[in-house]
Amino acid sequence: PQVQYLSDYQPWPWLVRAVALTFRLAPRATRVAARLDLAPNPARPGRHDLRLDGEGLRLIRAAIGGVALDVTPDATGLTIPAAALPQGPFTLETEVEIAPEGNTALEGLYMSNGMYCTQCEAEGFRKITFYPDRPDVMAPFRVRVESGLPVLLSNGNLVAQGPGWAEWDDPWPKPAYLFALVAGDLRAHRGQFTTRSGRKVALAVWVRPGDEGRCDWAMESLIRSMRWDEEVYGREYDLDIFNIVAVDDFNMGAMENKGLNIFNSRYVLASPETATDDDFARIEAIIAHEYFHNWTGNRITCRDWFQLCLKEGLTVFRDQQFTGDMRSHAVKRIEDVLLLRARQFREDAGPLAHPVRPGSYVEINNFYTATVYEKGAELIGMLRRLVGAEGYANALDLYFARHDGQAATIEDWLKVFEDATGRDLSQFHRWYTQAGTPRVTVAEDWDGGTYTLTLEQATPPTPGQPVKHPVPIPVAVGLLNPNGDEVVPTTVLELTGARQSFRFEGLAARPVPSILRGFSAPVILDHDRTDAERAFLLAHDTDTFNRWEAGRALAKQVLARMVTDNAAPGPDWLAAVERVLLDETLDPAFRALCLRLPGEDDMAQTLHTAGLTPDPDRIHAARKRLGDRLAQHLAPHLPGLYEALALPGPYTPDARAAGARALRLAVLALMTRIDGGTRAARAYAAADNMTDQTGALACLIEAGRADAELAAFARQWGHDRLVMDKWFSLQSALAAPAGAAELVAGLTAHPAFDWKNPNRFRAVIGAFSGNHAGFHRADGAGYRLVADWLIRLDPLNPQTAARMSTAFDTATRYDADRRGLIGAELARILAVPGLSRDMTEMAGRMLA
Ligand code: B3K
Ligand code: ZN
Repeated sequence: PQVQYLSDYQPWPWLVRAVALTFRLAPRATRVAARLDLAPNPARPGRHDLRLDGEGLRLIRAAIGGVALDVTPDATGLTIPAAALPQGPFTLETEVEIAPEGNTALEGLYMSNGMYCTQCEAEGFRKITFYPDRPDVMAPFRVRVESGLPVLLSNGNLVAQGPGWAEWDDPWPKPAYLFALVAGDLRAHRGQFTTRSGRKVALAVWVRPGDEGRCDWAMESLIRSMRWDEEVYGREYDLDIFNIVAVDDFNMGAMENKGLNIFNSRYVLASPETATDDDFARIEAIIAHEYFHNWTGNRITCRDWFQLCLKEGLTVFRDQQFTGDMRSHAVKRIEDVLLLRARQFREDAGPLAHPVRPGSYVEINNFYTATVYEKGAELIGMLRRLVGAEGYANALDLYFARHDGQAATIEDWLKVFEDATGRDLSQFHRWYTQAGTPRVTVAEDWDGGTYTLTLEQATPPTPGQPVKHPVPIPVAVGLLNPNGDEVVPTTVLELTGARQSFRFEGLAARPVPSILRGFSAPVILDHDRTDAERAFLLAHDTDTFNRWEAGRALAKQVLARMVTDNAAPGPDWLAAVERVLLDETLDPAFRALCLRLPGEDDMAQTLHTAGLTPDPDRIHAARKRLGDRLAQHLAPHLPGLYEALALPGPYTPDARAAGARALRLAVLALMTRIDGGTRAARAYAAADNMTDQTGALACLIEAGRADAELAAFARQWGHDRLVMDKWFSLQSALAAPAGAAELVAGLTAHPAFDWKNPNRFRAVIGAFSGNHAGFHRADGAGYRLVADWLIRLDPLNPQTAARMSTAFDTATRYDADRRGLIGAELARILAVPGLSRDMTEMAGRMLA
């Protein structure tokens, strides 16, 4: 397969001054007529053939300046020889035919439940018409849609409409990947927003008939996002209309098309009866994320796809700030770090490791990764920490002023920070080009008055990058005295070399350090500490993140000893968790997080990082013992807490109420370990919202006595596709490991298992690959099941299949037998004739 390299970048030889598109929609034969006004690009002088991208298009006609051309497309596009091109500006017209009904890849123009919709990022526009499908070609679009369907939408402002047609105009130059079109029988949930300079914006959330009642939360979240971006970043919305459309068949979460965001319906639709607290929180965050892209992604876009983190890392960082402001910064930070470690550290430690800004790719859709998104956001957080909040604000102002309307690079981004703050960021640049998670080793020294912290950094080799160099690491540190009082408040130590020492003078007693406060850098901290020290920090640290982190590290330390030596959990952890649980001054959401045991995959990763070979069955068994022991220890408190945490009044989705519910469900899960599910069955019967209903159901599944409730749930919710996804995924994710593969195979035979719907496929197959001991069963049945389904999905929907193949990226952690089994499945996938480019790249990288 052909590899694309960042170093090969060249501007396109033409500028696109304007684009006019006409769509005559029909399921099997949609006509797309395109008129492109082109002019030579002074950045690329000389005579060039005109090369347009295009895939799966039947060319009907092509003309330049009204004169028909005799050209034939090849498999990837259309070339018009230089000799056939006028000097200077000209107009190119094409007309093609496409078949949206047969488009199962859900990229380009496709259909979902009778509705037309598009997904163009990254390179889907070439499946709609011949075009320079690259982000640095920006143009204003005018779009006419003709169809008998009642609602016809595209980007920008609606300029004219009549029966069976509508015309849209988007004045803001944009790359083709932000193009969108929707046509269907849809209902609007409407709203309004007035920008701070007085522009009235008509807002609408478009959904299938019947879903109108589940749009309030999305609309409220949108309005909060619009206001927040004005207040915090000074960014105003720039069109008269902002539309959001919910689609059932969607490869990802959502898409930030200019003025017409398209969402997976699971990230739009919410009601207390059908959506959990986590759903409400995710909807709020994703609505915000896509909205924030209007400035970070759309007004300023990426020069090429290697720069993807320019828009994604920054926009994730912005949505994280937003959620922190709306909810709790401490809780949000903990959740983000959990996700970073589970996905990104895992990616960095395996065969798929790549820099935040990759230098090459085969299929760009394979690079919408935790590294680009989540590590990309961490880099922004570090920059902000290094230059301070004010420096950051100045840099962002300069970024918007300097690059508005442009397609920019990471070099542009860092230059803005250098110019705004006077800092030299040349070493920081390495964070973007070097893959792998740095490990920071801590050594302490105390000589009666002077305390010295010595920090060392090293990044292990990753594929294609055997040698690593030091990166600048901001390490936020505070010191506590033995009574638990803070004697040195948070200071940021900048570790720029391989090894550096930092001295603290004038201390009366040997302090207890709290290191990497707020998780100030995406690194693995190696610091030998006793259980007692960690328990001390969990009790006393003034940094909420590090309090949680101390408890987490302690739990992992305890669990690791249980796995390796069958040790019993020591008293420090039990007592420390008990103190947190009973401390009513603490946010219930925080207490719930402290009660959560480390996950099995996380434990496997931790053991592997420590140089051990994780055994999935032992981890599963030890984690169960740990949970049981905790439940016994806390037993006297649980019923009282469970009652006390009950919320009066009707369900509200706010963070406070959600936190109380989360803690209450964590308590219920502990009680279930003692009573086998008696209380959970009652809770299930009494539940009046989806959080409590699925929470209780999860307890019952884990207790192995959920048959009646699972059947009742399916009867109650069989008509509701999003709720049924939960029914599938809970069973897949929580099935007892020994029979999980068989249980999941059974689910795939269920009449409601519509495997062509990405949400349903993920709910069953994706959730199963997260069932650690079930997926990694020693006989390879789990691996086989997932590989079989990926092979089946790949020809229809390569993007989703390739994305889910990352289930196999942890082989190197495990024993030789499991490594062999995973390798064999990957080889089997790779040998499939006609395998997609997406999957070929992924399986190839994992086998290398
Ligand atoms: N930009 C889109 C992701 C597109 C994925 C293409 N494979 C959603 C987002 O990050 O906001
Ligand atoms: Zn994004």
